[in-house]
Amino acid sequence: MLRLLTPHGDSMKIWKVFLLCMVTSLLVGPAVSAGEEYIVTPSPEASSVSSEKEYIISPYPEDFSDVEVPAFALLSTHYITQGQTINHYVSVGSGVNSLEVDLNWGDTGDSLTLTIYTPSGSKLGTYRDNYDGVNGRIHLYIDPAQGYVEQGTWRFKVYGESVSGTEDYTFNVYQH
Ligand SMILES: [Ca+2]
Repeated sequence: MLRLLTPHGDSMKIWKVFLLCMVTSLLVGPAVSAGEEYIVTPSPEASSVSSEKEYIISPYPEDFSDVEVPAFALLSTHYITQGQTINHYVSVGSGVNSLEVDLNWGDTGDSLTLTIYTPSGSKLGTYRDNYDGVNGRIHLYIDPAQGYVEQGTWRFKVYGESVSGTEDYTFNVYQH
């Protein structure tokens, strides 16, 4: 009886293992194909990412002295209200080592935000007043991880996150 039961027990084990394998393959099967889809999907993004530059953004050092060329200067003051978005487009040429961006509205009671889009569409930010040590102002420095600042049209999006009435501001971008 024992000799008969033992092989029977083994065959049950084999069946259990077989069934486990079947279940596992059924469970793993779709997961593997999903994984393959996941690998396939980002490849166009990955190819565009490889052409995009990385930037080191830092609060602009107030004591920083360098030769600066105004890339963009608003002589007139701009006005923004609650929930309003104003885009500033700045054309950057070749051989620019870094950009200095200065959004200055002065009134600490209001909150403006700054979001930056590179010519290839990468988003930098969003930055708020508390980003740097200066109140009512977002003053930052964009430094490519390597090489020059990407040529083309940069978009600087100013947003009236919390504005009572109308807030005036100046916006400048300097090339270094
Ligand atoms: Ca600030």
